[in-house]
Amino acid sequence: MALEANYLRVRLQQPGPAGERQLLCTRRARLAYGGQQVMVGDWVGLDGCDWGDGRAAVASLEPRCSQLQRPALANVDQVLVVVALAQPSLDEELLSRFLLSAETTGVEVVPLLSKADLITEGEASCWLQRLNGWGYDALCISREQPETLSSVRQRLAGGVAVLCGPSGVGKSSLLNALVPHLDLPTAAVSGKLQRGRHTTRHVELHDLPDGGLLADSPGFNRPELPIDQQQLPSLFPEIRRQLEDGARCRFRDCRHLQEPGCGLDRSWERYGTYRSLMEQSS
Ligand SMILES: Nc1nc2c(ncn2[C@@H]2O[C@H](COP(=O)(O)OP(=O)(O)OP(=O)(O)O)[C@@H](O)[C@H]2O)c(=O)[nH]1
Ligand SMILES: [Mg+2]
Ligand SMILES: [Zn+2]
Repeated sequence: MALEANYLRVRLQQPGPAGERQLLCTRRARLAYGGQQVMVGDWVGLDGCDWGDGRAAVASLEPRCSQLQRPALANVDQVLVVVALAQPSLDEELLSRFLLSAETTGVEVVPLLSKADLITEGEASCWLQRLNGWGYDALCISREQPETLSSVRQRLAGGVAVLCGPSGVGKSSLLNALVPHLDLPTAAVSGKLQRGRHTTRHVELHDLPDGGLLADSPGFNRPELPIDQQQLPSLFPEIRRQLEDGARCRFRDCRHLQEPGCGLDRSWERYGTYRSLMEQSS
């Protein structure tokens, strides 16, 4: 569940003889020679358990269901894209960029709109509706509103999730609020640009009280988008949903721009974003 200098901190599937929940492990040399890099989130096989010292060695690596690059994490079920409703104010272009970037993982994407205490309920529900139109079931959250945190807890129970998003939106603060006794460093948003200070630097999965694991990640300010024509349509829930609902285009490689026989409806809010990304990539 965490990489620490030369060691791997491994969470046990079943507690050890004295109720141990984790062991500090080295990597077996053959793992390294096999070219296999252990990532946080991996399921591994251990040998040479020394319960007295709480040590063991990682001897094998299970196949992954998913793999994220940034942050480097395996077997994630949900990517939570956190953006602030205020401080810094919500920039829809940036939000869209983070969502598209998260979609490239192929994992379920859930937008979390943070710092809801800083805006009115009306404004918050406007954003939720808007994101609903984009195809997302988003949540508004605030450290100051405990009921919003319990809806996040419910969403996360049982799975492995990661918080992504710009710096200073409150990712570490959210994790601190969800995990008892956790005290990750957080920092005030500062300066004219209203940017965070990049307080979080490494990746670790934390146990949630209701089951499930959640990782923080260092915020970054503007993800680069993959401009791969083939992949782009699949990154938009608006398009995925229409195709799932049976919309059909005449050409199998339809880019849903001006092609004859395109079966997609184009009256959705982010169609312009889609079209310009498609044009940039051609
Ligand atoms: N008003 C309000 N402020 C919040 C809330 N959550 C976090 N903050 C503040 O936002 C600032 C940034 O919080 P962090 O948790 O450090 O943000 P982060 O997303 O982890 O930032 P990086 O680690 O740099 O990516 C801090 O000053 C927090 O006190 C919230 O729900 N409401
Ligand atoms: Mg942080
Ligand atoms: Zn089409």
